[in-house]
Amino acid sequence: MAKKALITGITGQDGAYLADFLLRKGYKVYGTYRRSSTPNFWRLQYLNLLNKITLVPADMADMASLLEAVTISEPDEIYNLAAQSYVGASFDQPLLTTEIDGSGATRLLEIIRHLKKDIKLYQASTSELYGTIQETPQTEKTQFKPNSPYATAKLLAFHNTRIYREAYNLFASNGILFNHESPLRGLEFVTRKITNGVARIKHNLQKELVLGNLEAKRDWGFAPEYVEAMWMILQHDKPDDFVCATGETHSVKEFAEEAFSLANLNYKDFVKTDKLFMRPKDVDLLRGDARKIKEQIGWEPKVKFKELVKIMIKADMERWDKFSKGELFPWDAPNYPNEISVLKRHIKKIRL
Ligand code: NAP
Ligand code: F7E
Repeated sequence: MAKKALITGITGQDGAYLADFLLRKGYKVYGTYRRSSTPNFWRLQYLNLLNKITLVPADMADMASLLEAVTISEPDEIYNLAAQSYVGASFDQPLLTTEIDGSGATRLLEIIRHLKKDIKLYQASTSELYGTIQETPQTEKTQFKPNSPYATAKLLAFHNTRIYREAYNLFASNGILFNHESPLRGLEFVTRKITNGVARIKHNLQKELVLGNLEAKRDWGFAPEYVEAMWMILQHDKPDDFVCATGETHSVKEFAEEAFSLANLNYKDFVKTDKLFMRPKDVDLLRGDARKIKEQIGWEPKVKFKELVKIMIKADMERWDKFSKGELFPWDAPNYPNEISVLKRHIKKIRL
C-alpha cells in the first residue's frame, strides 16, 4: 500500500516542491491549507499538482483543525512546514509567530503522542536559530543564540521536537535547514525580490531596487534539493537532528551583483538602500557544515550560488516576457504590493 504523507504548509515554497517529490516516490499526499478570501494555490498549479493531492483545511493555531487533518489523512509521515516564515514580519507580529511556529509545532507533537505514536515527524527547523553566531561554520553542536521572534518561536519547536523524541520515544527529527531559494520563493525574501526586480528593470517596469542590509551573508541552496533531504531524514534508521547547507556563504550585495550582471546590468546603477528594510536585529553571517547528513544519510547539495542565481533570474525573466505578451499562468508577481508604500504607511502609524 502507498505510504501517506501529510504536509502542513503545502501552499508554500517547500510544501509545493515536497509534494511533487513525494508524489514521484509513490506517496499519497495530503496537505493543509488556510482558508482565505482568495485562494493561494499558484505554486501547486505551477507544478501541476492541484489535482494530484488532497487538501485539508487547518491552521497551526487551531488544535481541532490539526487533529482533524491528522485523523483524515492517517499519515505515516508528517512534514511540519507551516509557519509565519518571514523573519522581518516576526518583529511586527511576535506573538502570532510564536503561536504558529512554536506552539503550532507543539500541537502536532501532542497529537502524535496521544493519537498514534508511530507517525514520523519532520520539523522544519532553521539556521536562524544560530542568530549571533558562536562559531563558523555552524554544525548541529553550535550553540543557538536567536536574534528574532521568528527564531525564538522556532527554538521552542526545535527543543520540543527533541524532547518528545527523548521523553516519549517519538520518531521526530529536526532539519536545521540553511536558506534555500527557488523560482517559487516568496517575493518578500531578498533573493526573489532581487531576481524579480532585475527582470522588472529589464522590462522597464521599475527604475530602482530598494534593499536593506547588503552586508548580511547567507548560505543559499536550491529548495528542490532541500526537500529531498527532509524525506531522507525521515527514512533514516533513527530520529535525529541534521544541518542542511551548501557550505558556501555570500552577501546580499554579491547576490545582487551576480543577478544584475546576468542581465548585463551593473547593480550599482540600480540598487538603493533604505532603513525601512533593515531589521531591528539581523543575523550577520551564516555558513553551514552539512558533513553529518552527508556521512550518515548521503545527502549533499549540488546547486551552488552562481547556478542558483542563474535559475532564478532565468525564471523571472521568462515570466515577465510571457506576461508582456499577454500570456496567463499561475504566478505571484503581478499582484504583489509595492513594499515601500506598505512599509511607509506602517511607520507613519507608529509615530502618530
Ligand atoms: P513559505 O513559503 O512561507 O510557506 C509557509 C507555509 O506555511 C505556507 O503554506 C503558509 O500558508 C503556511 N502557513 C502560514 N501560517 C500558517 C498557519 N497559521 N496555519 C497553517 N499554515 C500556515 O515557507 P517555506 O520557505 O516553504 O519554508 C517552509 C518551512 O521551512 C517554514 O516552516 C520555514 O520557517 C522553514 N524554513 C525555511 C527555510 C527557507 O530558506 N526557505 C529555511 C529554514 C527553515 P499560506 O500559503 O496560506 O500563507
Ligand atoms: O533575508 C537581508 C536581510 O528575508 C536575508 C526564511 O526562509 O531563511 C529566510 O530568512 C538577508 C537578511 O531571509 C533585504 O536583512 C537586505 O539579513 O531573504 P531574507 P532570512 O531572514 O535569512 C531562513 C533560514 C528561514 O528560516 C526563514 O524562514 O537579507 N536583506 N535587504 C533583505 N531581506 C529582505 N527580505 N528584503 C530586503 O529588502
